[in-house]
This record gives sequence, structure tokens and C-alpha cells, in this order.
Amino acid sequence: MRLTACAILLGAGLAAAGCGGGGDTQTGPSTGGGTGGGGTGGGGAGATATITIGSDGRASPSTVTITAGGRVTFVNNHNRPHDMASDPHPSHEDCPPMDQVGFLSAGQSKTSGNFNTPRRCGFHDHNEPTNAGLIGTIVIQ
Ligand SMILES: [Cu+2]
Repeated sequence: MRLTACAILLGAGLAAAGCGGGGDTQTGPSTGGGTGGGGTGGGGAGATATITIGSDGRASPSTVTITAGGRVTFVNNHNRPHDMASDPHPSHEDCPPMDQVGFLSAGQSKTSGNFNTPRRCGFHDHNEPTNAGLIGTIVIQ
């Protein structure tokens, strides 16, 4: 019989805030934004990412996401040189900004040109084009 109080309030069209349910109090993740991963958070043109070739000779992360106009810095912490180039091997014509990285001696770092076109740019080590540890993707959004 106690439940009837709520039922009466609902029936009368009142707010019924105390009767469970709660209507539209959940605002939801409205601030999402959605792309995830980048970490640069809407930095716009000029935002950069870094890919490091570690002492194990592997590029990490193998995929980075930047905004159009951004650049990618390659750091070679391996004890050997690497020649990082745009796909496809061996013509390297897909993404000219990637080809501005090119040869990295041990310990050297270089930054690409500006990736101005939203697309995906694959890269590889031109001297080891089938080495999966040195193959990756730059996603330009
Ligand atoms: Cu190549």
C-alpha cells in the first residue's frame, strides 16, 4: 500500500524525483571528442608525434596519429643507422614529408616535413624493407 504514494505522484504529472528512475539526470560522456590515442588533444596544425627506434631496433610506437599539418620526429636509439622512408618501397612516393627523415645514424633524430593531407602514410627502413619491427603507419587526421 505504501507504493501508491509514488503512483499517485506519477499519475498527477509531478516531477516524482523521489520515486526512482531519475529521468534525465545522466548527462553521458558528452565531452568525448572521439578520436582517442593521440594525446595531443586538439593541438591543431603543428602538433607532433615521436617514434623511437629503441635499442632493440624496433620502432615504437609503430602507429602514431597526428593532425593535418603536424610532423613526426624519429629518434634512433639503436646502435646502427636506419634509413626511414615513405612507402612504397623502393620508390617512396606516397608521402614526401616522410622522406625528409631519411638516414639516421646511431643516436640521431630527425623530424619529417609537415603532413598536410589527411591520410595514412606507411613507412619502413629502406635498408631493411621487410623488417616488421621498422614498419609502421602515420595517420594524419
Ligand atoms: Cu624503401
